[in-house]
Amino acid sequence: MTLKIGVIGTGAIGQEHIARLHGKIAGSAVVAVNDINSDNARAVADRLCPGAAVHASGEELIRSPDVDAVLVTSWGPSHEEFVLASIAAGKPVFCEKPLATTAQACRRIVEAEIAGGRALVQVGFMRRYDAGYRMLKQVVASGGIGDPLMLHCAHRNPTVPAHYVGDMGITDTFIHEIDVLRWLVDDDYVSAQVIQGRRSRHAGEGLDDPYLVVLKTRGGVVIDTEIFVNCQFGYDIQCQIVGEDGTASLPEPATVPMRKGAFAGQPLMMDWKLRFIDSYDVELAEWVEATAAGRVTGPTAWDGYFAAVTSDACVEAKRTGQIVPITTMDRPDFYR
Ligand code: NAI
Ligand code: ISE
Repeated sequence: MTLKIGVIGTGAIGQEHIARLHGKIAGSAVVAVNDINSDNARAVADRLCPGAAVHASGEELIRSPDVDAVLVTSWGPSHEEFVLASIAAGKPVFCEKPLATTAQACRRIVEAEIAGGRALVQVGFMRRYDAGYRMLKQVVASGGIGDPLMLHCAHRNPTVPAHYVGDMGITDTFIHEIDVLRWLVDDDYVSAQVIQGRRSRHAGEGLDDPYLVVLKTRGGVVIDTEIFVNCQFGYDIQCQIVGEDGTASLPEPATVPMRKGAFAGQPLMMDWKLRFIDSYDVELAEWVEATAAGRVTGPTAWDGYFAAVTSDACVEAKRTGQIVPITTMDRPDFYR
């Protein structure tokens, strides 16, 4: 059976996911698209999923009887509306990060999903599908380095576009660590602190860059992450776990070691799309398989909500310089 998918938002990642779901991944086809830029939606459909219907609105696409499941890849502020409409229509929905732009909006999604009585929502935290992170989790879960005590991480982008401003270092970038590190150590956060670094001359107007976020978990694990989105030299993701009996680190992606011109080393990737390309493939293949079986096996609406609460606390910690507590609603049984 083929899962018939409707995609809302045919921009950068929307196009990449359409290419995956229509041709690359078995058992799925993109049968409908929508974008506020309808010319773009039509051009993308013609190029990547010929014959797909181009709908006038996201709501119309969600209601279409031809659409079995929905993929939301529009801008963050529109996510809540489309995820809630999918839940109301009883359709499985994969929503790119963030689930919604505020914790309150994520909570409304959680409550709507529970009220509907069926697990339908998955959030696009693709790092949980990265082979390196999965190996690291296995080491931790097997007790290979004893209990984790501290994590030292970094999320470095070579540059960011002009529209990347304000607190996007947290809400758009660090949000990936917020989810994957919580999954890695299987623990929830209780507080956040942000320490500003000396500002890089490459940082655009209105952007603090770099800074350090320190999260503490319920179990007492301390996690520091450097966020540096104008580091110039590459897209560089680091994660080292210090355990009671040893350390374990996220493997570097495979690139060819070279010796040349009195230099020995390995090239770094410059583009985040390439660094996690395999994880997007696995993420969507597993989503299609689980959706066809009527299940959600990936990051849930609860994970999206938890990430949003944490992100809000980090933003407040950055503004105030204080250690900010992270408090959520009680985890509903629905997500246990
Ligand atoms: P983009 O700007 O390239 O594309 C977004 C598209 O959504 C645009 O074509 C825009 O016209 C459309 N759109 C916006 N509002 C809409 C609405 N109300 N109805 C229909 N279409 C609408 O942005 P990009 O980079 O593709 O990001 C999209 C989402 O994916 C964001 O939430 C972003 O955070 C997330 N993302 C996730 C990544 C990951 O690594 N998991 C990587 C990049 C983006
Ligand atoms: C972008 O939106 C992503 O999601 C990338 O994975 C991240 O590394 C980058 O910093 C974000 O801007």
